[in-house]
Amino acid sequence: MSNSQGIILKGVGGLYTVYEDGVLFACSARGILRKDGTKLLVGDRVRLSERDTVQCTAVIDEILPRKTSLIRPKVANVDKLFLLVAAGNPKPDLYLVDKMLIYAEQSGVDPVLVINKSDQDEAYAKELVAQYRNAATCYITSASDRKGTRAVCEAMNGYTCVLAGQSGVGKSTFLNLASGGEQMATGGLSDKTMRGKHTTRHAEIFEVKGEYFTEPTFLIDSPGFSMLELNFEAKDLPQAYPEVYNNQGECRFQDCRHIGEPGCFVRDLVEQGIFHPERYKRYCEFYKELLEKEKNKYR
Ligand SMILES: Nc1nc2c(ncn2[C@@H]2O[C@H](COP(=O)(O)OP(=O)(O)OP(=O)(O)O)[C@@H](O)[C@H]2O)c(=O)[nH]1
Ligand SMILES: [Mg+2]
Ligand SMILES: [Zn+2]
Repeated sequence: MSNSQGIILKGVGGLYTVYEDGVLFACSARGILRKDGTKLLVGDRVRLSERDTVQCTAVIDEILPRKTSLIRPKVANVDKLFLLVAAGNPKPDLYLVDKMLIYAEQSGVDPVLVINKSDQDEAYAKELVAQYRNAATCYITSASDRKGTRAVCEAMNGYTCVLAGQSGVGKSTFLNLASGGEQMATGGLSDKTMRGKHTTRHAEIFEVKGEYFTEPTFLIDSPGFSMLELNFEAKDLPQAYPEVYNNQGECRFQDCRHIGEPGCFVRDLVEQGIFHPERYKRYCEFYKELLEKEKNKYR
């Protein structure tokens, strides 16, 4: 039996493209895998059997243990998540950005914020950096003008990375630029709503090469999304904000929830400009929302 392992490059309608030892196999999953409810993810390392090297088909027998896995976007074994937002359109949902940063970190994936379309609103791009600079590494880019993209590629070098974010922010545009080819279709925005058109429908991995990628580097393009449900308790929220956990301090009240109590050290961080007021405002909202949800659960 061979000890080779393959990697799932994409999966559409129960058919998986697996790359193993220089060959692309079209694979189905063995019944047992499907029965025990395990979902195969793009990025999964797998063992194959029944290889037909003429037809290039095989069967996936086993999923190897995952280093990381995400539900949104649905991918396994990524090291870094590059969250793209647009400085212009589509208008970013900053609650979603806050949640995604938390979600990535809790999943063991390093979050990076890429503020794309800076050509549309340079000032707002800078405003977003001001809000997030103590929360994640931030980059300002214009993928269509190839501005600022080099630094992002350098941050990707040597890692398996997923491009994530709302539809229409430029994920596929960025992937094409980094890979130096037209790998993925890109789409405009709808004229009426200025929202993306959900051009990308499935996640797919590409190995990228070229001058910035001196180490093996894999990028995953993924479909846009605008919702994320975090399973999370309100009491754990403060420890999900780098602005808070990187700055240990004391509050007057031991059970301080950092939502406006007197003598709160997080409030001081806001006043010192370490925790951006806008992001802090969303923190307070988010805290109350989680608390509300918990109350309703036990009623
Ligand atoms: N002005 C401007 N337009 C950009 C930039 N990057 C991408 N676009 C355009 O934005 C539109 C959407 O880009 P896509 O790459 O398809 O976006 P996506 O994030 O892959 O969207 P989905 O696949 O729907 O999730 C396209 O018309 C791109 O040409 C940029 O930096 N500036
Ligand atoms: Mg796309
Ligand atoms: Zn406090």
